[in-house]
Amino acid sequence: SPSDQPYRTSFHFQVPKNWMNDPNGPMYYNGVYHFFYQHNPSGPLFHPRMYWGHSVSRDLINWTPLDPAFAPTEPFDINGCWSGSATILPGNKPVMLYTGLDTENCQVQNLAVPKDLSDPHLREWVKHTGNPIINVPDGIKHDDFRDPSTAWHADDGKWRIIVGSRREGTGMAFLYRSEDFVNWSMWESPLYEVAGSGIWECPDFFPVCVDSNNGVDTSVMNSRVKHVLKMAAFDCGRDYYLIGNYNPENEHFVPQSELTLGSLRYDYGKFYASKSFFDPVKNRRILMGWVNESDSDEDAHAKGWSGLQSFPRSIWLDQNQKQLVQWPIEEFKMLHENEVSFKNKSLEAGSLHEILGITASQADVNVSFKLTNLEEAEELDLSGIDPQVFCSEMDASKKGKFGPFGILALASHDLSEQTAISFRVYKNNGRYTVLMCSDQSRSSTRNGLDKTTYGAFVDIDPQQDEISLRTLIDHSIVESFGGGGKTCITARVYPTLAIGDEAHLFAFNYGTESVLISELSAWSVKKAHINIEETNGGAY
Ligand code: DQQ
Repeated sequence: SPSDQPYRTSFHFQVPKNWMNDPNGPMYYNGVYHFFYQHNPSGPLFHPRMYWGHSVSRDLINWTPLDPAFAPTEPFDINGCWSGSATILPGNKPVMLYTGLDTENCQVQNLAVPKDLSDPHLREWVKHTGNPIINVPDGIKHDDFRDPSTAWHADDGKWRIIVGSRREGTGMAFLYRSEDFVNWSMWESPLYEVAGSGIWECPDFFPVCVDSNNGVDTSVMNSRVKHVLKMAAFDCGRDYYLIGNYNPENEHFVPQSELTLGSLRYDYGKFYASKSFFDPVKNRRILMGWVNESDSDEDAHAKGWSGLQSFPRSIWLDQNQKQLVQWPIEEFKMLHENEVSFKNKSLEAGSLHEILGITASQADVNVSFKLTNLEEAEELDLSGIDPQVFCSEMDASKKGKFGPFGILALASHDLSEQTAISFRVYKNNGRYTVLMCSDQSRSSTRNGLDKTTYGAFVDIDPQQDEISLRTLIDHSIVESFGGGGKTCITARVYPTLAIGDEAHLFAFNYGTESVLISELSAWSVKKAHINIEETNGGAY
């Protein structure tokens, strides 16, 4: 019951029980979205002997659970079916590439195809008898070679994939080419490598349009696209991405900037090993990522489950071509009810305004702040500063001039529990810096939780643009989109008081300057049907 399980979510993808990590092989095929995931069916903690869980949906909101698509059964995957990706071959034929841990625990790349293309759910998958199709390259450690990407092809008709790896401390994405999807040969150099970055997991490589928010198929290549290379940097547990130009003739990928610890990330909170796919129904690219727990292994045993997926996000290139933008998929609105909204409310210095009329533990809130008198902003040079460290030191209780202002999610009546998502604005030599923080330090009265504060810059000019914040609140996850989706921060929290009807939502301004809420809309969110077997046939 919900009182035994206050941390289960209502609209985020999760499994009924046991462990889930990376998203695998998301794809659309003949009217159905397929989602696979790393799954340990025998317990709530990670174990290398992974299965591929499998669910299907017609709307990316409600999901029907199916039997696992892959179990570790063959010599080439007997010690685990690890992450991989789908490709839709010409003639509308889906295929899957995944990493197997073989009898020697070597990481090898395997191919599988649906058993019966006329089964709308593609329940059964057949592993290619010639597996593995790719072995660990010479000079690479046997357990440093995994997570094949979705394939793309160029004008020469050849398929390409990348696979995550490292050579000593140098993280890299090896590139392979094939004419028939079965025989692959390694390209002479990796698609990209970065010294000191540690192993890359779950690399993703895809085009984004320079002049439209629409997504394009992974093989689209023309002068109207740039390419994105995403790597899950294991050593720091972060999904970084680079934007650049790709030439399939010489396989050069030239990013616009270098990979550093301060590089662009999909999400500056808890979000890892994500994967994107092209949705031909709505011509968009969709991203989902693994959102791990922040409680302990003992808590996992008590709950009986671990792991969430982020809410699916549309992802596209910002107009300035310098970063990506993400936004919850529009289907979300089918779960909205009880809208409350208002306009032009001034939040005076030190004020708190409760948002009433919605279920604050299961909500969507979208607010825009307008600042006047910006010349009053504090002077501070934030260049070279780690925004997460800054947010940790300047927790939400520390007053500034402009900020912190934002929302308190999953707050108890007495505010002893609260997750504060907020902004601060500074000026330096006539230029403004907007900082976004997600402060979990007071999210629960419980100890033994990871309550790390997250922070990132939002690349907007508050003189031109209002500062917007959209936050998806779902019992134990708080997923925030700042600046219209330019900066995302996802957090896991485990309140003990702010549970169910006892949860409250506030807009606040602890700065000494007033700010204007130009517009706020908030909704209760209905419960989606996620991986619940139902007598009426489930999600459809
Ligand atoms: N998770 C998988 C690996 C991948 C890692 C194993 C990333 O394939 O590298 O569950 O979280």
